Amino acid sequence: MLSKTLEKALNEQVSVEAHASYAYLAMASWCEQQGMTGAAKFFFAQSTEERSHMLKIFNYINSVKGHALAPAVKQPSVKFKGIVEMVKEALANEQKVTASVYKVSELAQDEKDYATYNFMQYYVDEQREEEVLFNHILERIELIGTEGMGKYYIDKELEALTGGSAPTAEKAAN
Ligand code: OFO
Repeated sequence: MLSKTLEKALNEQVSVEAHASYAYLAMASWCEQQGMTGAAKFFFAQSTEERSHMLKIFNYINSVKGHALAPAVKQPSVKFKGIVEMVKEALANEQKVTASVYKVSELAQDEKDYATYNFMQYYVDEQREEEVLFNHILERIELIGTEGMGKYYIDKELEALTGGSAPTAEKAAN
């Protein structure tokens, strides 16, 4: 049985994942505006993946007899100075999501709700992968540079990470 405190914390996490999904959607749109269709594909895939994270928590809440609430979503950043700034913002967003995941996880542990604690470990792993991924992307962007053909190669680099499905850190490392 889910406590009211954990139900509230999990619903907040639903909202955090929804915001992450919208933030990536906005990034995908900005990339399309810049003609970076490969990068857009990558961010669309990220957006879809975040929506699936949101739904997984949503379904979990109801499965343990809580009440999952459809979240209100604040508009994310829609304009960026450049691709580097955008990826830095993506990494900063992921770090905030990680902090939020840890909070829910700690709460579940404090309450000795091991089912919820166990459920949250998927998100702990996922966040580690995503931080690795965005750090990797930043390193590659710094290596390529944004001058001359730089943006073109960055676009290709991001497209290569999609591989037809949502990107993962494992893919980034290969
Ligand atoms: Fe939901 O995986 Fe990152 O934010």
